[in-house]
Amino acid sequence: MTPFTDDMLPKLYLITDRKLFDDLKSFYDAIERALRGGIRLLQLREKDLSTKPLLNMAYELRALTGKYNAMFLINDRFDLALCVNADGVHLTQKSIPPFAIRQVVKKKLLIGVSTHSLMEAVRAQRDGADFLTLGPIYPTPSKLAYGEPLGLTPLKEITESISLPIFAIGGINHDNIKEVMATGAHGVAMIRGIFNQRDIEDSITKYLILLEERNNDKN
Ligand code: TZP
Repeated sequence: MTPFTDDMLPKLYLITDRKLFDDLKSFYDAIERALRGGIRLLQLREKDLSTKPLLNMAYELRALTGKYNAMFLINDRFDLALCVNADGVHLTQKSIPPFAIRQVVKKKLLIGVSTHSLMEAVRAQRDGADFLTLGPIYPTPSKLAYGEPLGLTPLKEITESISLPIFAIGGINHDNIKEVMATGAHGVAMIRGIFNQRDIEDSITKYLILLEERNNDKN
């Protein structure tokens, strides 16, 4: 297996939320549109689904992402990730920690970890994560109960002190992606910033252009 390097990790990370859609057909259609638009990193995150429906969804999304040569990760469940031959698992702070999963999966799965502070980021890095998400950066409906969003200053500080690629997450959209990327984050992860767009393909094209512009600014 080719060793993982940061430049293999796309900069735009799409996370699922089927509840934004009226039915599963519209949900899968939206994901396919996103893949057509250029998404190459997708996380299945449907926390309320029990194992069998989640496994079925994972098979569907593995097939779809495979068709577009996109990386596919599953939230929390490294067992399901292995079952469907996903590319990785994305852990929460309550998941089995990265070092314990690594012992089982070796380099077969990428391990991402959701973090919300410098302390969590340092621990995830020490425990063998391959990359992190950090947020919420801006207010976002699903996280309002957790208090104030982090904002850009902690994102910049944490990005500077952690060597792993960090995806900023939470309330990111076309209007703020530039200032987010200016902190030195590897990329951005989002749900509504893509799924709530009227034209998903077109919105992704615009994100990818903005991310590419950032690359050009750097060089
Ligand atoms: N973790 C931190 S914020 C968030 C998660 C899963 C929700 C991101 O959703 P959106 O719609 O991109 O703000």
